[in-house]
Amino acid sequence: MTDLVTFGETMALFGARRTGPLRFARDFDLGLGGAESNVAIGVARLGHDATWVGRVGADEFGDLIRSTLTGEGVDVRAVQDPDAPTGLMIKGRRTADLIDVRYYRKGSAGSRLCPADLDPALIRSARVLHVSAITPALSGTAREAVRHAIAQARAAGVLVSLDVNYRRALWTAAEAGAWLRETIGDVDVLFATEAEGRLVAAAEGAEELAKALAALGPRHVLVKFGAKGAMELTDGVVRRAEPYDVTEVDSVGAGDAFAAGWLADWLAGAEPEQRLSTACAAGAFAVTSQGDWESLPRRADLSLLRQPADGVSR
Ligand code: KDG
Repeated sequence: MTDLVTFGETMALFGARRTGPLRFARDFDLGLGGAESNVAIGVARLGHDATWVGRVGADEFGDLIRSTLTGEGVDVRAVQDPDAPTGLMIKGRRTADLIDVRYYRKGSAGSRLCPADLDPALIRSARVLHVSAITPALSGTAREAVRHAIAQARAAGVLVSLDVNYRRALWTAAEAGAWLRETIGDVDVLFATEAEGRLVAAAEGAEELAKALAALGPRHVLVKFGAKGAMELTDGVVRRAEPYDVTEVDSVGAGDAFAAGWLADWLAGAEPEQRLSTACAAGAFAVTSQGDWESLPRRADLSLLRQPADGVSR
């Protein structure tokens, strides 16, 4: 029994400390990153049970992923693959404002995820199944795992949440669009940037885009505008949220934080305005420090963004 179950690839992450071409980076922070495990951490920090399923190599990086996620309160169901290494993600800082992410994940343990790795009873016991469109781009078996999991969740009445998370290093826009079109009808909650939404539907403005996406199936459509806030369309009602004013250090992971905030508040039964505000606050926290998930908020942190102008919390 869990509130949220999610699965996907989590990689070891080397984050360069120095700004400039990656070849001149001398020191790296070692951590981890994975869109779905970022969401699991975010949901756990906001007070709900979260389970992450994935494959890691039988190596140091796999151990790092398992122990870190467990330490964050996530229930980890990781298959240790003896035949493939844990994937790597290298994050450079080409300029002070330009992050340069490279992946070394082809043939990785995480990309070998398959339907048998997912316990149907676990999915049926959850209230939310969260997936991203990174997973179907990893391999045929990973794509099959997503199809399987969504079918099981739907049959059991579990809320199906999908974050597009388009990765052009993994597939073309046409391939992603085709997969999204064939999947979106089975999704209850869709998270997308405007550009990601347009992989599926042609519409000019954000509101028209959200309506076009909702017409394909999802009851809740969340359109993210990065540092400019977000919009939600639920049951025909449009809500907009202003961004929180924070200093951005590293924007990678902000979308996962947004999804975690929204899903945690859905689990808590919060009102739609509150839910959207929590999503934006979680996204705002995520960009304030290096790392894809480290600065995700706990419940008690959420009000800190409304602290007095001197920026001191006592
Ligand atoms: O949103 C950030 C994550 O996606 C990152 O932690 C991992 O880029 C990633 C990927 O493709 O899995």
